Amino acid sequence: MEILLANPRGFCAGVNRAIQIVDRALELFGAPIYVRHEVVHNRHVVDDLRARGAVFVEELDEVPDAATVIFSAHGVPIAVRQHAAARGLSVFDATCPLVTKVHMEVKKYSREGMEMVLIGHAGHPEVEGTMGQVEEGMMYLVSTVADVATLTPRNPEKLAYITQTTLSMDDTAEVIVALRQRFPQIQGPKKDDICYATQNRQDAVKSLAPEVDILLVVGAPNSSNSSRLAELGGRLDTPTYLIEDASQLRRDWFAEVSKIGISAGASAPESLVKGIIEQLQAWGASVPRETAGVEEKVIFSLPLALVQAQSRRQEAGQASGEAV
Ligand code: 10E
Ligand code: SF4
Repeated sequence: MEILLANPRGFCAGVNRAIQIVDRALELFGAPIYVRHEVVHNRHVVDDLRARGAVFVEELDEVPDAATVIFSAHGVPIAVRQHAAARGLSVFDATCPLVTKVHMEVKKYSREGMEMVLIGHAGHPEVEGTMGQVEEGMMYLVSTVADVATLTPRNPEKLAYITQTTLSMDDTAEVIVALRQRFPQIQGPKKDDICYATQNRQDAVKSLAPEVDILLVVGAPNSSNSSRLAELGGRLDTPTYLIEDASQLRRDWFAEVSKIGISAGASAPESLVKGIIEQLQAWGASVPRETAGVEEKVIFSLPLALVQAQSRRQEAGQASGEAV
């Protein structure tokens, strides 16, 4: 059996930054560091950080006074920021800068007195965070072309759309066409707010899936971007499995298979891909081959407050002659 690896796959710049923020906070301030929601949607990442002293909570009520709390990469509603400030909690924000960019668009439209349509999935934390940038009733959520027909904006001439960052490129394009048909004056980004990492991983799966007999997508079921990759593989008629790690592999999937494709969502560590390759090799697969793909060079800097805290710590260490 041959293994072909999708390129790019795995961690994006926003996930790298979010994990580093929790990591640095633990290093600088010690445990416990509270994290609102899974910092990224991956159980292995969360378990590793938990083992080092991170405490994951869903709401700020679960965070004790005077604690340090980190907001997950998916972003938070304004009300959550206000709640944290009112309680005097020390906050580090791991919201991906590309999600923050969408929040800024929302604030701009809101200042211009516009209503908005968010294309996204109900209940997802990024959707809750983006909807929570404006007062209730100012933003409508749609997921499908059919949803567009149900919209009843107050003034169709003052309407804009924004999107979740991790959607299917193809589905979103269709919803945008439907919005533009129904509301010709609707404003929005040139195309959508789907991020570079989501687009690149979907493009990679699009070119890999037709080449292989089976596609494995490493990621969690609650990870939107990973689920979209698995969905895409299935749509391209390639038997596709979304798996969290090697323990979910089943030998009978590979009975009649000669080429295996592997991709990984933006929140899935490469160590999980390695574990899967090792298991497949134990079942007779050859050395994997990286397929060609775009090279990603995006890096996001850490929050200034965290960088400053680290410099102060280094200076204090140097002054006392301690090795840092
Ligand atoms: O479920 P999502 O794909 O939104 O999140 P994830 O944690 O699996 O991957 C990182 C993506 C983020 C933070 C959303 N832009
Ligand atoms: Fe940021 Fe995109 Fe990664 Fe989400 S998937 S964290 S928007 S880079």
